[in-house]
Amino acid sequence: MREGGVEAGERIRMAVQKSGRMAEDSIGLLKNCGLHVDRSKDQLFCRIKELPIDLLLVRDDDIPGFVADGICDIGIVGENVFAETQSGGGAGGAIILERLGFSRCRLSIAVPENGGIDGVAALNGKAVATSYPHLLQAFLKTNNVAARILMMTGSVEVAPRLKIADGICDIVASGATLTANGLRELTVVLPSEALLIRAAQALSPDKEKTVQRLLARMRGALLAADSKYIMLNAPRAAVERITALLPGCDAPTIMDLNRHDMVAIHAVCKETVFWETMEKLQEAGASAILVLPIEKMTA
Ligand code: PRT
Ligand code: ZN
Repeated sequence: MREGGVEAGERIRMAVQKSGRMAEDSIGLLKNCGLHVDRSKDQLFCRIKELPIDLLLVRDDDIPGFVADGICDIGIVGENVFAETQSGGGAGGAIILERLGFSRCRLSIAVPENGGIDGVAALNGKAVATSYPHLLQAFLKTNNVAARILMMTGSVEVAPRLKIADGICDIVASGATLTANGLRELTVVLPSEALLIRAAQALSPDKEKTVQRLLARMRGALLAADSKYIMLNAPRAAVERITALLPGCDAPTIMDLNRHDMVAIHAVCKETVFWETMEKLQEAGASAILVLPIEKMTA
């Protein structure tokens, strides 16, 4: 159903981060789903034409609550933020619909290099600074550690240097921030990635249909981003060995060539094709190897 280029029907509301580390990838994923997001003006609200979806561009911390309270039907948020809100009892009305695989990072406890804290148990009686008090408290409880939690909303990594805490519990990605601050990762509290979350309560049939359509497109877009189309020529005698080397590919197409001893193999690889794989394919006798990006595919 289309009305003047806008898809008709009851519209769903989707919350995404307005600006920050997840904003570009979230909007990029929507674009790969064929949805155009016009963020040209400094607006908090954006109407999508291709599906009945309205975007709410907000701070990531608000997203779990908005979805749990029914202000939004779905949202994209980091697992760290979602888990912290849930751990604090604040997002009971929201559930995970899909793991999206981007914005990967981890919530970790870190301590000063050569500071004498060599394990989780050594945190007993110490102070740990964090913006994730609920997740840290749950972790300490599970590990029977009695440490004091110092709540900080930013610049957590400077707390040990300022002598206001013995360690920190914060987000780590490359680890460069820890190194720059003379800290070392002691343990991972929570691995994190971007999540698509939805309201736990049933939506109207119209809204449910849109959520499922969007989900199918997202799965297809994520799969296409990870997948490659690979074409190569192979000696007939090496087909088994070569197809076994193709990453994440279950049914390659094998075609006769004008030469009796050679075949062409075409396959969709649902995993990254590394240079190492290309080299192994060559060693196994493959030639004329082509690896092509895939624009769209269904899951
Ligand atoms: O304004 P708003 O509240 O929406 O955003 P924000 O400032 O709270 O969050 P933002 O934009 O910084 O991050 C959004 C989400 O991205 C986080 O909730 C995580 O899920 C995810 N993410 C991925 C990260 C990182 N990578 C990351 N590296 N979030 C934060 N960092 C910070 C971290 O806090 C630390 O200061 O980067 C530093 C560590 O990075 P490395 O590479 O030096 O280890
Ligand atoms: Zn935030």
